[in-house]
Parts: sequence; C-alpha cells; structure tokens
Amino acid sequence: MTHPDIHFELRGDAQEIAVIRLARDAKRNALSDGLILALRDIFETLPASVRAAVIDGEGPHFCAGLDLAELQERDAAQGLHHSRMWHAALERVQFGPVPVIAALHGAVVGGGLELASACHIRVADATTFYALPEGSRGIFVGGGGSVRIPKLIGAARMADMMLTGRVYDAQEGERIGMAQYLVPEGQAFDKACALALRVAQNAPLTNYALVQALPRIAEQPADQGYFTEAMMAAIAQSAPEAKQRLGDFLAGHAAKVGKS
Ligand code: 1HE
Repeated sequence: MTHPDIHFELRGDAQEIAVIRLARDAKRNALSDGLILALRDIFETLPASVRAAVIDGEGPHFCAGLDLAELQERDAAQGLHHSRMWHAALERVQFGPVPVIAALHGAVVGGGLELASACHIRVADATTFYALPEGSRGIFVGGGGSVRIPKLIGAARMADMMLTGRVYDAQEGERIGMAQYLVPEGQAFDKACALALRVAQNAPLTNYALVQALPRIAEQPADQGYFTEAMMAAIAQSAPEAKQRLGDFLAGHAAKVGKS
C-alpha cells in the first residue's frame, strides 16, 4: 500500500475516513505508472473501519494528469495495456467499497480529471481549473475519461475541451457539473473531510447501493433499472440497521431533514 508519492492516513474517531493524498508536488502530482498502481492497491485493501475516502493532491495543483515523461517510452501495445491499467485502477476507485470524495484545487487536467471523475463527489476550491490537454498533445484520453466525463458535462462539452483546448475555471466548472461543491480558496480538503464524515454516518448498505447500484441502474434500460432498484431497495431496507434507523425516526429520536 505504500508508495513514496502517495500518503495514506486514517482519520475520525473510528478511523472511518481514509485520506489519500497524491504527494508528488514537484511534478504537479503527475500520475506515473507506480502511482496509478498504488492507488489501485489502496482501494483494494482499505481497512475494514473505512466508511468514506478523500483524495487530495499536495501543493497548488490537484493533478497534472498522466506523467508525460513515461509516455515517450511506449509503443502501441504497451499503450493499450497502460490504458487498461488505468481503467482497472480507476474502476477500483469508482466501484470500491466506499464513497470517494475528491478535494480539487489548481490543475485538474487530463488524467487528473479522469481520476476526479471516478470519484463520487467533487469539491472544488476557487483556484480549480479543468482541461483536457490530450487534444493538443496529440493523444487521447485513456483513463476512462471518454466514458465518465460526458456523464458529468455532456459529450459536446468534452469534445469542445479537447478540440479547442478550452479551460473551465472553478465557477464555470461547478455550473456545468464538474463539481458538486464550490468553496473558497484553500477550503476544498476541509470541506471534503466534513462531507466524508457525514457520508460515513450513513448505513453502509445505503452507501453500497449508491456506489454499486446507482451507476449501474443509470446504464440500464428503464425497465431493468426499476427492477434493479426494487431489489436493491428490498435488500437495503431488510438490514437491521435500516429497521433501527426507521424506528428511531418514528420514535422521534432521529434528526429531521435539514437539521443535524
Ligand atoms: C509534468 C507534468 C506531467 C507538470 N507529466 N511532468 N497533462 C498535461 O498536459 C499538463 C501538463 N502540465 C501543465 O500544463 C502544467 O505543469 C500545470 C498547469 C499543471 C502546472 O503549471 P506550473 O507552472 O505550476 O508547473 P510547471 O512548471 O509546468 O511544472 C513543474 C514540473 O512538473 C515541471 O518539471 P521540472 O522538472 O521542469 O520542474 C513539469 O515538467 C512537471 N510536470 N505536469 C510530467 N503531466 C490515462 S491517459 C491521460 C492522458 C493525460 O493526462 S494527457 C495530459 C497531461
């Protein structure tokens, strides 16, 4: 689980929050093969106490994307396997055991945006900017971006970003759906941790449904989606924790909506 360019830490009274920080500021947290594999390993081996995770980047930028120094070494077959390696790693982030919150600031570009788009919640501070410089580097996205990014902002906006080099700033990014939260400069990590603590209070099976079932239902034809939803709903509500929580509300012991 250890890699010199990644910091891993558990937070919270019950060690329920995993903080994963890209720590390669000198290269703007560019994602080398070793870093991608370390991310995969971390999400495959999260301690059982963890209920939510936060991904952050050291220094003024979240992530400058693929380590371009490594790209020069690759032929076509190696490129194919490399892309599939990214897919496997980011699949572990998106479909891992817990919801993942990205704390964005500065550059969220190329593979950095692909990583962010594999997370479930994105919190951006005012310095954040989004770009897909692959278009001008003569390459294409390879970390799942062509699948995930259009789901956030639409295929037309993604095509424009790659064709014209368009950069979205933090405000525009929030408006078009890159991030669900926009906070003042320097506050993305704290906000992400606060959200993670809130997420960690949910019943684990509810979080499981949101991570595992919701994106799959979104891909299904409506008829199959309704059926999957019904099965997931039945499983979630049959758990003892759900019964306990519903009972607490009916007895007047649970928080009302909008009140903590
Ligand atoms: C890098 C990388 C990198 C910086 N790979 N080394 N991504 C890009 O095309 C983005 C390229 N990076 C930039 O545009 C800028 O670096 C930033 C806007 C992110 C930050 O600018 P700045 O002025 O703060 O830093 P810098 O001086 O440009 O970079 C500092 C060092 O990091 C410098 O190395 P140094 O040895 O000269 O100090 C840079 O070369 C290095 N660096 N970004 C390698 N990306 C699965 S497919 C995904 C495909 C992609 O992600 S393509 C998009 C790649």
